[in-house]
Amino acid sequence: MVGDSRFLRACRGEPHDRVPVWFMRQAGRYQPSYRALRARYSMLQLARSPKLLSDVTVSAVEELGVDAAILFSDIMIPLDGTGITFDIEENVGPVVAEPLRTGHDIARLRTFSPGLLNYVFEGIRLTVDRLGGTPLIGFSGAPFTLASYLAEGGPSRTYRWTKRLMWAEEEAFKALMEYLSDMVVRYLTAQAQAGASALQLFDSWVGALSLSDYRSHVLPHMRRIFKDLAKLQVPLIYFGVGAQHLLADMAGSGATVLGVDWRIPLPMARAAAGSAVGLMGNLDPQRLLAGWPAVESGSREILRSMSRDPQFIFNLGHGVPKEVDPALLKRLVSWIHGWESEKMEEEGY
Ligand code: 1CP
Repeated sequence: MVGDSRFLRACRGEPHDRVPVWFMRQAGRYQPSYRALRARYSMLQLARSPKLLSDVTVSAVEELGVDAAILFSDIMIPLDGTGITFDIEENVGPVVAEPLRTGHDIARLRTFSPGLLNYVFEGIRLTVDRLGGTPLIGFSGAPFTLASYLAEGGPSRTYRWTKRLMWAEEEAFKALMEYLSDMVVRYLTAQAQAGASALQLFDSWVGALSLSDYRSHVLPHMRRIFKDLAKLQVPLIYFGVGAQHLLADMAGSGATVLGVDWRIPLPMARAAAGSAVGLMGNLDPQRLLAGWPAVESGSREILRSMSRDPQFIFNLGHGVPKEVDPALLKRLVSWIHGWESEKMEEEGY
């Protein structure tokens, strides 16, 4: 039963046999099977086809032996239900042709139509049938991170337009965050109804905000989202990058599990977040490009401090880099799954 899987048990803080592990961006360019598909289809063609998104999602699990699948999609995909057009450019990322930079732009947003995303929900149903006992994580971008792509028009280092909107047109920014929050709730609810057994919100760029701006302009929306999603009774994972200063507040957002990047040692994250939430993380993904000894020592430090924590899930601190050797990632999964016995040997049992 999916509900008894070690990943879902760990999310809920229930006893489980091994530390569960999965990786953000576990489906992607580092896999020869993914590159072969990408030779024929664009990233968006893969994500907009139920059959292909399901193939990509399932093959990552089969190739790695991880404890959870993550829907193959992108944080921009729910925008297909809004009429906003975007593309994913090679070596750049998401690009929005007509960025939303003023109250005027935001006032023209159309009503969100989840029906336009039926290909995602159909893809989830297909995937869940094929996965057997492995849980599927559905996901969405969180409103601030989505707002940043919409206002900037693409990836940014400064978040100039997003912050300008937030400070200079506070009401318009709030209206955009409310629009995106409604969208996220409806989109994730439909994913859970289609069979996703956990939901993750990627707030990848929220670390660009000060604690006080986070509290004023983002946290109220996140609380509302998690409150609405709590009705679904599935674990809710909330992930941010460079967000150590926000952890205590994120822990009070209503999320079940917090995803943390590599900058903060997990015991410090635990101290900041308290014991009511789970933690997921946080090997520096660049270690995967530095050879097995670097991977092993970083992972050992994480497991030594966290393997007895009842609500801990192993992951990277961010996505798998595209240059990674798949064999190394696979070795890491088996090594983590073997951890309990290794520890017992070390302790002379
Ligand atoms: O052509 C390709 O294959 C492009 C690479 C790629 C892939 C594999 C993009 C473009 N998106 C994806 C898939 C994807 N995106 C997944 C797949 C599921 C899995 O994890 O296996 C997920 C969860 C995402 C989510 C996503 N997209 C995030 C949140 C996670 C994170 O990395 O912080 C973000 C910020 C994006 C935007 C995005 N999409 C693609 C790129 C290159 C980027 C980042 C651009 C930037 O730096 O702003």
